[in-house]
Amino acid sequence: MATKFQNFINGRWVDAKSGRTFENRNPANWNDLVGTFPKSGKEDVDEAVNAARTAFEKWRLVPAPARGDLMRKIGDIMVRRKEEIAREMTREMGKVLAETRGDVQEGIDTAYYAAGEGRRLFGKTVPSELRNKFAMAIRVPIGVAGIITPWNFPMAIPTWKIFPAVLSGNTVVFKPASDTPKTATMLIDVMMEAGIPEGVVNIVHGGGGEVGNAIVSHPDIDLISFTGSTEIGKNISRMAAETLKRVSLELGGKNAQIVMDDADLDLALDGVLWGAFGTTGQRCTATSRLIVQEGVHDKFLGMLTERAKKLRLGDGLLPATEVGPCVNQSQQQTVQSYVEIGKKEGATLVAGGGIAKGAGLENGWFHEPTIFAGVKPSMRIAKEEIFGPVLSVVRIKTLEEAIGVLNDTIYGLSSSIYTRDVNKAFAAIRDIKTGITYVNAPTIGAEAHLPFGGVKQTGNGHREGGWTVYDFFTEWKAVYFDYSGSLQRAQIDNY
Ligand code: UN1
Repeated sequence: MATKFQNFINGRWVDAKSGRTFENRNPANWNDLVGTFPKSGKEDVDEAVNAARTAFEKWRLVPAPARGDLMRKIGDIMVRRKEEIAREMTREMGKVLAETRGDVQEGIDTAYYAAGEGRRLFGKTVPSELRNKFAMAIRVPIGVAGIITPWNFPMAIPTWKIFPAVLSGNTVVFKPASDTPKTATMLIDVMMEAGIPEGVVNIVHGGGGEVGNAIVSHPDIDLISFTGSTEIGKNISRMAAETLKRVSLELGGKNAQIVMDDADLDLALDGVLWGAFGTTGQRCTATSRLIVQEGVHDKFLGMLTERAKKLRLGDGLLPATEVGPCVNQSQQQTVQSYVEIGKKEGATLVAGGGIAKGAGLENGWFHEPTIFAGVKPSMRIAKEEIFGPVLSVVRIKTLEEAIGVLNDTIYGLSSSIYTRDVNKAFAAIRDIKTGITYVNAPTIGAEAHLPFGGVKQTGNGHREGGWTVYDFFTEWKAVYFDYSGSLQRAQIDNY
């Protein structure tokens, strides 16, 4: 059942002004057409920004607790529709059902967190240096937020951005990835059902080059929140500089798991399999390097390759499937090209390496879970983000060397160390340069109420999640209230 989907602008479903459309297909079976979506352009963005700008003047005056009530309703509806959304998400982007359920759950958690935040959004009061004068700093909404999101967490990531934006009193123009427009449309459906006023959230489908650039360069958009590649993040940063927009970037990663000689190897094995091949390796937090101490290296590599070869690929809607397809052909080709690069660089292919074949895989973008051993930190497969089921294994001698290798990357999102020695664990927490560090747990699986983001070229210093994202979506306003009835001069009258 192919359906035609539309943009949502000013509370109404509309086609792209040009009338153009694009197709969205199931990556596990390209004969399954999920739907057609508007291929929008600058003129559609302009209309959405106008709607959001008009809506902002009313929405900013709605008390934050009332905005929070709306968030709670949104969360309740997502709970009710969780299974339906998860199934459509698997169909649209391929990851297995348990994971798409988790993705929706992350959205639910974010909605309820935002509901509570409506009754906090704390400001600060501080004493004034003068008598009969009151000083405080309050959070105020900023305006229209441009939200540009990837396909790998098509519900969680949009909600990380849209819910705090809206709870804080901003309005939104949202461009979802063109690989996952259906899940994004379902999010809009949920917000509509909850009663979001017209113009507060607008969705404009289409490509990054047209819709994304129009959003980033629009003079009437005040802030941009983007998750995607480092390369595009840099372009966004440059483009947004023209109008000095506030920009939050969550970009690439080259995350590593360290396994020390004293680790619980079975636990570390479950961790790396989940971290590297969960979501087909298509998470910005995915484990793409495994750094193993020499005393357990050979044994652990043997355990790992044996298990990796047994992972069951298939349609994520089938209960037996453990690993779904790559999201599209180009992603599958990228993975293939890195396999070739790894071989040429002299790494040893110990598992996978090819496009996956077999019953049920004929019409999808499947790639075998792949492991390279003997990887040197200088190799491209140890440095560049692949965003697929490829793991590079590096052998090290000491904790110091392990941390040195882990930090030897331009990225700094997530990291993990498996050890039973608390001293080593705390030294690693201190010395690893990433925004997130796990001890005895894989690099994936951040919880919605903690700061999420990375250092170095993974981002530009902002954090999503928890309380920290509200710093991005609000502006501090300092307020001085003089009730002395006379002119008081700061810095002068008391000194
Ligand atoms: C991402 O890969 O872009 O921490 C987000 C995790 C998930 C979110 C991943 N909660 O793995």
